Formats: sequence, C-alpha cells, structure tokens
Amino acid sequence: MNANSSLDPKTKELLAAVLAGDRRALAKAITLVESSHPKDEAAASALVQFALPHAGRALRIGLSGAPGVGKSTFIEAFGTWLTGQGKRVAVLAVDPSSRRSGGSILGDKTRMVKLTQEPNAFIRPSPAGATLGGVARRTRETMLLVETAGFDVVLVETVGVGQSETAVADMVDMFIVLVSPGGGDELQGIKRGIMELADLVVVTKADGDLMQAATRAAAEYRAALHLMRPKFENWSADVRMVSSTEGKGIDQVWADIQTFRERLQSTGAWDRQRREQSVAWLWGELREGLLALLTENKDARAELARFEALIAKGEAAPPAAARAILARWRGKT
Ligand SMILES: Nc1nc2c(ncn2[C@@H]2O[C@H](COP(=O)(O)OP(=O)(O)OP(=O)(O)O)[C@@H](O)[C@H]2O)c(=O)[nH]1
Ligand SMILES: [Mg+2]
Repeated sequence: MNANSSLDPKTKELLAAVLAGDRRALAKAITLVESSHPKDEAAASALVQFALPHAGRALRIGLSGAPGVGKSTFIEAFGTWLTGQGKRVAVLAVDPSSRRSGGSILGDKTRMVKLTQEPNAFIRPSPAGATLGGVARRTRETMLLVETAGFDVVLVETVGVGQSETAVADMVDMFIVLVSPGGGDELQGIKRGIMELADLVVVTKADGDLMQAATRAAAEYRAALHLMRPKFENWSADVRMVSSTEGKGIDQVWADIQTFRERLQSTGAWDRQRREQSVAWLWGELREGLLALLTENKDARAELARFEALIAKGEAAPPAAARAILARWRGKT
C-alpha cells in the first residue's frame, strides 16, 4: 500500500456513498476489501486509507465463547436492545474455521431474525476461505468501513476455540467472554487463556431450569477472575448473568460497558490501547507480507523445503536453517 495513493473516481464515489450511509455501497466496499484479486488491491487499500479519518468513533466490542454458548442469541437480544436505544449496530464475525466457511451466517440469521430486519443494524458474516490472519485483517478493515458509514457500536463475534479470540481481543475496545451455566470445568485448559482476555464475563441462559446452575457458575467464574492479573489498573473483570431469550441482564451489560469506557478514558488507557492495536496491526501486516515475499521466492521456497526435511530428521538446527534460508532470499531479491 502506498500511503500517498490517491482515490480513483470510482472508489471516491464509493467512499462518498459509504459516508452518506448507503448500505449497498457499504456492502460493495466491504466486498472490495475482502477481494483477493490483485486487481482490487490498490483500490481497496486506498479506500481504507481514505476512510480512516472518518472511522474510530464507534465502540468496538468483541464477543467470544464456546460453540452453542448463546452468542448469536445474545447478539440478537443485545443488538435489538441497542437499536431500541437509537444506536446503529454492526455485527461482524471472525471465524476462519471450516465449520462456517462458505457463507456461514445463514445459520446465524435464523437466530438474529429481528436484528436482520432492523434498519439500524448491519450484519456481515466472516469472509470464507481465508486464514485467521486474512480474516482478522479484513475484519479490521470492515470495522473501519462500518464506522465510516456511521455505525456507532460494532460487535465482533468469534467462536472461542482457537486463536481467533486473541485476534479479536486485539482489535476491540472491550472483550466480553460468554460462558454457559455448565461453568466450572470450562475453566480448564485452553479456556483459561481466553478468561485472561476478558473485560467482562457473561453467563448465558440464566433462566428457567438453568438459573441455579448459572448462579453457581457465576460465583465460580468470579472467584477465578479474582486470581487473574487485571488488564487495566482501574478495571477488574466482573461476571454478569443474562437471559437473552427473556431479555434479562442486557441493560446491565450495557451499563458495564459504559462504566468500562468511562474508567479507561479517564486514565488515557482507552486511547493508548487503540494506538497499540494500530501499531500491532502494522507489525502483523509486515510479518505476513514478509512471509509472503519469502515463500513467493522460488529459491527460498526450495531451500525451505530442503531444510524442513533436514530438521525433521534431526540433521539441521532451526536457527541456522532460518539464517541460511534468509540469506538465500536476500541474495535473490
Ligand atoms: N434457555 C435459554 N437458551 C438459550 C439462551 N440463549 C441461547 N439459548 C439456546 O442455546 C442454543 C445455542 O444458541 P446460539 O445463540 O446459536 O449459540 P452460539 O454461541 O451462537 O452458537 P455457535 O454459533 O454454534 O457457536 C440455542 O438452542 C438457543 O436457543 C437463553 O438466554 N436462554
Ligand atoms: Mg452463533
């Protein structure tokens, strides 16, 4: 990307339409940044570059949780509650898993019937067929575009089963982890990592027969959170119970989000986090770009394959191999 690149007339028109809040233009702009055609690359980069000054005013919230925990149902309830408060809400998904690839959100749309029909809501599924890095980058760019179109709350959903929750935590202001009333045992293993990212934990399905289990789970998670190092000096993650189907606890979650924002803004941590995220994004792009350059180079690729085999057999040490591959690449580019 060239930071000084200019907008061609077509892209300029597209940006103007996005700025005016035209939903079809927004969808088209997102499709452009999701495109993997080299011919779209320049226009997509320029679009994001010129959209940037108009973005950044939205509240960015990440939502993560195990499959079936109730993410989509929560987003339906929370999203319609927010539009009821006059907010404009965009829902994006980061999910590179094959489970969803190929258009995915159909399943979600049946859980988000009301939100889908809401004129002040915009729902966009995860782009299919890309790596986590690719999905994360496009989601970041999509976030900037929906903000440019005037959406003031962006909800980024991901299934908390792999690395995707870290990617989402790195692009939002506040990260909310949804857990099921089953509770306790979820705290084991991989789930611990995700709890450390949480700014708020929401126990879902706190209704009917599950109410008691939800209350118990909330106490367990609260105790577990007390043992973790807080991410911010004046905010410690708390646990809330919600019933999305009965609409209970939704307003409390929103109140928590407001308090979180006020506290972080009062210390400057809010802006600092955003700055750090932007710089980390730059580094992420650089890492990916460099790796792509390396693997696009025929000689380096051959050298890489040769060393992979040697290392697998225990006949070469990875550090020396990496240096040799890089030397070969530098000699050729
Ligand atoms: N009783 C009750 N059931 C709920 C609630 N929220 C979700 N469920 C049910 O839990 C199941 C899973 O809900 P989803 O919203 O699809 O969960 P999800 O986390 O989006 O699932 P994936 O997208 O597959 O990861 C559905 O059968 C919902 O009806 C709730 O507040 N109360
Ligand atoms: Mg879902």
